[in-house]
Amino acid sequence: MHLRLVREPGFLIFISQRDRIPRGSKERHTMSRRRQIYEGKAKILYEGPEPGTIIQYFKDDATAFNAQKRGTISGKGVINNRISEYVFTRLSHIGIPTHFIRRLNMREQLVRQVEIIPIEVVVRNIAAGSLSKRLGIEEGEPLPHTLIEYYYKDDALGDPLVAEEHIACFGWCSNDEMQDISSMAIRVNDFLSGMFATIHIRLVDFKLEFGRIWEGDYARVILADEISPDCCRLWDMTTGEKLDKDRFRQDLGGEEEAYQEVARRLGLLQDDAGPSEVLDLSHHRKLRTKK
Ligand code: ADP
Ligand code: AIR
Ligand code: ASP
Repeated sequence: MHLRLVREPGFLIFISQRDRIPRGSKERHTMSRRRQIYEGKAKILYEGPEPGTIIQYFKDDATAFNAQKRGTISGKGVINNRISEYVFTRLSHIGIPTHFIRRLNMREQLVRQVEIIPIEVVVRNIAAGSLSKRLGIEEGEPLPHTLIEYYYKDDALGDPLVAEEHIACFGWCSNDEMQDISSMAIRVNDFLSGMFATIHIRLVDFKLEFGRIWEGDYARVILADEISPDCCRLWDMTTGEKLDKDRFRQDLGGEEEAYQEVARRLGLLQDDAGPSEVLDLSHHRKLRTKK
């Protein structure tokens, strides 16, 4: 594997030959002509190379409180692309169907295009954020049991909290789909809580998005979007230090370092290299299998 160094804003990144797009190559040509489908707050979606696929481009842009607060977290897109690749790959190994196909380069991944179910599924283990605010529960209070909440995905309405009854009443998804979504959300929580615990991180809460893929007349629900420090609360188990987007939301500073720390603990950053070097995942896997 030939690695070369590429400079991203504030980051020295190893990329593999696989990530390089030679000048004049078919891939570069295709990519320059590809159609943008959508630009969101944190990602851009492009038409994929085959029907039924799209490319997710991860930006450094960060927003909070329904985009009332805007900023940039330098290198976030690169790290979230890697972390989300890693997490979705691990989840697929335990049988969770996901949209992830493969990472294309530092900021892009190829995924299956889905019909997004307009529900943000939030899983909570510990009180924080809007739950603490809404119900006056002190942040950090462990919940008696895991809580799943649903928010209607609508920026204009500020993503309001909704009940399962609203979802059924307005037909946002069927009862069978709700069953699949809630059971997948619990499995994801169990797996990720364990995965983060091994790197001394408490998974406080997180948000998932699901989508439908059609197979003839039959629709199947799969996990979509991303899983990264943008959509999880991750606290160091000893110090309680926040290693996620709350650093940006609450003006705590050190958001770049926090995202890097999560990547480093997941083994996606080289230990002996500077803190800002992101290791190519396929290279990392090879090194680990050699040990
Ligand atoms: P937002 O739309 O909330 O600003 P992003 O900037 O992250 O969020 O944009 C990504 C968009 O892509 C989201 O609206 C998400 O629902 C959608 N999305 C995620 N995965 C897929 C997929 N596989 N197919 C189609 N849309 C997707
Ligand atoms: N989340 C919700 N909407 C967007 C995101 N990213 C995530 C937060 C947090 C969890 O969902 O990052 O991990 C709960 O958020 P809140 O604000 O409802 O407490
Ligand atoms: N809902 C997202 C968050 O708080 C982004 C936003 O509100 O702009 O993380």
